[in-house]
Amino acid sequence: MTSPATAPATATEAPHPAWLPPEAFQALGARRVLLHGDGPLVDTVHDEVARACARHGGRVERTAAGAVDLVLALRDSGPLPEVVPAGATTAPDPDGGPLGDEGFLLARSDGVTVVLADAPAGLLYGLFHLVRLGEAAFTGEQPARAHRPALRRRMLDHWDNVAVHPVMGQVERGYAGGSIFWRDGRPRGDRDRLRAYGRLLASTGVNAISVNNVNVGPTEALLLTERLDDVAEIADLLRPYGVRVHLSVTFAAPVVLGGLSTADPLDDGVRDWWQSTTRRVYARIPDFGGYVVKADSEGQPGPFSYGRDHADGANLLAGALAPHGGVVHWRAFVYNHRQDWRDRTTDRARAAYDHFAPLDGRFADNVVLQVKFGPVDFQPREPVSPVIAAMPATRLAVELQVTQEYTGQQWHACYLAPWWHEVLAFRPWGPAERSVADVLADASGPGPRRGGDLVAVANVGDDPFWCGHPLAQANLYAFGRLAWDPRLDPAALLDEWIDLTFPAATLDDPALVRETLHAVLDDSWRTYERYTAPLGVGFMVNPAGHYGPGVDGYEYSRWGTYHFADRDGVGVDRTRATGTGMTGQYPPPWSQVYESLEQCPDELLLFFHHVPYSHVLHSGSTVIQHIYDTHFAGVAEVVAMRDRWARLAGMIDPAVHDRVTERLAEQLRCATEWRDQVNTYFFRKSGVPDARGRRIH
Ligand code: GCW
Repeated sequence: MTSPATAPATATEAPHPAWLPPEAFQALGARRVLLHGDGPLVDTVHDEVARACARHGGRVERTAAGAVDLVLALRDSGPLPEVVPAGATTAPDPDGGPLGDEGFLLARSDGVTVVLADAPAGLLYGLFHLVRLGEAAFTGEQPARAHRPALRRRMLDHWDNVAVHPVMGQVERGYAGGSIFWRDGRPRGDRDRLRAYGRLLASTGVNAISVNNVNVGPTEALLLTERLDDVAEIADLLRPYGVRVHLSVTFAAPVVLGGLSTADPLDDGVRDWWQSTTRRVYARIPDFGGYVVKADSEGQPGPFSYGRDHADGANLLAGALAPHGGVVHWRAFVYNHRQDWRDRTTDRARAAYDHFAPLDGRFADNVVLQVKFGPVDFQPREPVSPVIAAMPATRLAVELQVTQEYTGQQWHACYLAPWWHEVLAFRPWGPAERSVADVLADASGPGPRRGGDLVAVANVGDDPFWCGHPLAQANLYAFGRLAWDPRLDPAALLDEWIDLTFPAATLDDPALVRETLHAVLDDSWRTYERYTAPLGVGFMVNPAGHYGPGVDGYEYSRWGTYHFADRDGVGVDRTRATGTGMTGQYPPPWSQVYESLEQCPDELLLFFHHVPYSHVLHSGSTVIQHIYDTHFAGVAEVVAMRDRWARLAGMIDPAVHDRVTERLAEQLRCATEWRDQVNTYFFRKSGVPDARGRRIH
């Protein structure tokens, strides 16, 4: 089954301000501000400050005249204005090093707050940092502190189709209405919404976006050539917010667009075609970001058709982009999607590593290998992909899914930052070694690898709340912030989002609003995990739309996602000793930890092992009793979420309250269905009753 449809937006409806309502600019807008520097992004900063000041009583000037409370200055735009207190510029930068293209320095001394940057984007990020701080930015003395993004590219991929796809619709795996870019084969032309989107993205730190689905159909393919103007228009609207536009392209473009007889990556004519096509792209969009490619995956064309490998394919496009400073995001999501369920030797979880690890060191410097965070497919629980540790000489991007394909399709409240945080904090080589975030941030890694990206599939559409579920805005917000600084704490990020989205000054009882949002969201990902597939086994979703339960929905299909439940037990044996050997793709200690039935973490047990229902977990519970307990608990937690939310009636914007109320009712219905189908399934398979005698059907 598919999730219920989201009510379509009316043409005149202005989208919800999300985390940038005018009230969020109150502290900034009440100040006397001096802005020093020039350029389009500085103009954006000026417009933001001017708008805030017009509303909240402050003023902004571009040349010093009188006392000021705040200075935002580009350091290379001539001597700093005299109103900048000496203390703010001479204070040592504790982090050292240059601020770079996007960093900024924040200090406060003698009653003046100062933001300094070496490049305009730094000022823009500094401005939004001040908005987050609110009054705290204008109190006390604050020693200079440098802020720089940990990752240089923080990117959202839109799986938006230009033409409506007969099965996937306007947005593949989109749960927030139509596309903000495209409608029925044409650009949507909603410039205000795109500008507002760019602004929201910049305020979280996102600086790159791809504007069409990685599954590239015939209409979408044309964006690269005859419909390039449509892409350029989006780039023009997002550029003032420091967001660069990328494009998903088909590997077969030389054939389908260029009329060549081959797309062989080693063919000279093919190389020339990509070079001249790419030259034309940059002539039209000088700051174009690059290409995103899904090749040899789920029916998309790729180098395998020509007997070439993925380094040949990626390097072909990288070569065309390199003279212009562009990159190719080459996806590692390559697997056999025509598997025979009877064949126990093929393991989809192995596929990305098996394809790509042998190619380490062969990718050009401007290839970014984009790896899904887990080995299978954006499940609510998976181990971290072994590819991340296997490719020290390749630049990597880790791909997350903000769109909630497998986490409740924006009908379920599911705050994903704790999950992403766990992934980013995972240490592939053991507790004393680098984390995933360190790998991506590493500017001094071996080989050509110097820093990587964090990428996510976007959850935004033309829905008035941007994301269908108003609380799903928190996921979009947290993604950008975690990409800027992966060490940020998910609960603190939720506080930031609450402070901005529900400004205290607009509420009678801000403490209750905060407490309720934490109660609903903090543990919501784990709640979702509890009422869906158990112990890391994954899928069990309804194959039709990936919404709601379908325990055996994929069990005899060609997609390679099986749980192997029988009357005795459940789980996938991926051990070296008796299974597919996938545990051997990890370096120690994880290769041993995952191999060992005793050491494997409970939450991943069924991902790596097939065990009897009577197997006792570290928690002390048996597998079967764990399944029953977590499913009853998960639904009880949704009931509690719903009841907590009801207490906010009349206290926040009624449109937001109603929309969330509607979604929580559906979440409860769906979670109950999950509980009853999963529990009944395993009761019937195992014959083991619930030790606590609850009702199983
Ligand atoms: O999760 C799967 C989705 C597909 C998607 C694919 C991918 C764009 O079900 O809809 O295709 O992943 O990541 O390419």
